[in-house]
Amino acid sequence: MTTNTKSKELFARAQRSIPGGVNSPVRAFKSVGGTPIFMERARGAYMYDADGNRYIDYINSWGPMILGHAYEPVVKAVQEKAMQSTSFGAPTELEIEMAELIISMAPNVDMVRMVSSGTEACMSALRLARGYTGRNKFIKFEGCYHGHADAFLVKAGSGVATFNIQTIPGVTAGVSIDTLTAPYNDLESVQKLVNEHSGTIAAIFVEPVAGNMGCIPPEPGFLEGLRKICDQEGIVLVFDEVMTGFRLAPGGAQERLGVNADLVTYGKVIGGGLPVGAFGGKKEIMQHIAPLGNVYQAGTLSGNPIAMIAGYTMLKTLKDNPGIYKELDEKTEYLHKGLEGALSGCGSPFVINRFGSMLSVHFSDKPVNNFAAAASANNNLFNQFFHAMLNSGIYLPPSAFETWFISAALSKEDIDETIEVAGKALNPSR
Ligand code: HOZ
Repeated sequence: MTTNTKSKELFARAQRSIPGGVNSPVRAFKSVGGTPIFMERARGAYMYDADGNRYIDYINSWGPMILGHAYEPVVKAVQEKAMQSTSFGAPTELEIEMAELIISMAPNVDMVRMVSSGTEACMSALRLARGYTGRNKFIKFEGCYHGHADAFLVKAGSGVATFNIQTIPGVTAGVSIDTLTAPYNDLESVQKLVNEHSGTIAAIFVEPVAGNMGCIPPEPGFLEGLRKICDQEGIVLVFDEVMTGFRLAPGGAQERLGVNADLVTYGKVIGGGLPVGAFGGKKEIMQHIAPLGNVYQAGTLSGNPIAMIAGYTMLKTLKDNPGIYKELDEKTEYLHKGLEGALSGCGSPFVINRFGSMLSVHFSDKPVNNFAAAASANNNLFNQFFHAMLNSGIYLPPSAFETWFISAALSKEDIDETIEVAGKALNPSR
């Protein structure tokens, strides 16, 4: 059992100066209850909190730390780069190298624009798709999350689903009216929306593997079907690869699933742990971005040298060592199989979804293939599971509506320990 006296003190103090005590809502543990753990340092597969407890990490900063924490080449590169200035606000050769590296890894990306977060990447890609097509509406899927720009906060996953927020004050009806939603994995609903709104839909946004309602893989034919609809209707297909980009393969979900997007958004892994996002795609579309075209988009810290060197070093490592992906898959499969056995005596039906190095557990008696299924699972039991794991040093996402991210730093022993703890989590007498 861990003690967290210091985290409790810090949380009480944080709530006086930071709304809810955190800088991103899900971190507050509001839905699972209890006190968020304040972290002090991390290395490899482990994080250490303010009370000195060690945790095996399955969040990995919500995805970026694919090679584990404090990955030495990234840390060194950042230290060296910082000595040459932390920001110029002017172009650098490193930005060209970063763009060239991304283009060499990602299919269908002729040009790329760097931003500072996944939210910015998606917001900018939507504006670009609208500017390019001259249309206003777009389709997104229930339970998918594309950052917190107003237009995307309709039936969103992640924290919006975790806190069951139905209407978001501040998001105007005028903005939401152009957001159409369909259930994930439901092509028929998409076709129906496209028929009803013919000629007015600029884009379809999709997480090619959903990770903001737990992990929900696409059913066979779903992404291919979206591609076909987009081709028929002149709609821009946008893959939100903020989670899947450079995680599922060097070329992300596009490569792994063999479906081409028109625009792709990135975040998380692309920054190597620093705040980076990007959007890219076909030149025909990207050339509409300012200053080449008139679709305006800008950022003082876009292409920031420290962020670029961290991202570049991370992506280069992944590109040069493609065996990492096989290793990640094997580790995640080993964890999956172990959890199946460990939870078999927990007294509740459960579903483990896995794709590549993304995985999640839902306490449900039916397949979890869309948001409705994820929402109808026994999420109170998930909360109990979460706390039992946390108390034994296993750090899971504090919500059933988030995916677990596996890092290459995890050892077989770490996974075995996780499986052993999971076996006792809901069944302490075991
Ligand atoms: N939006 C992130 C997960 N889907 C949560 C980010 C955070 O709280 O750090």
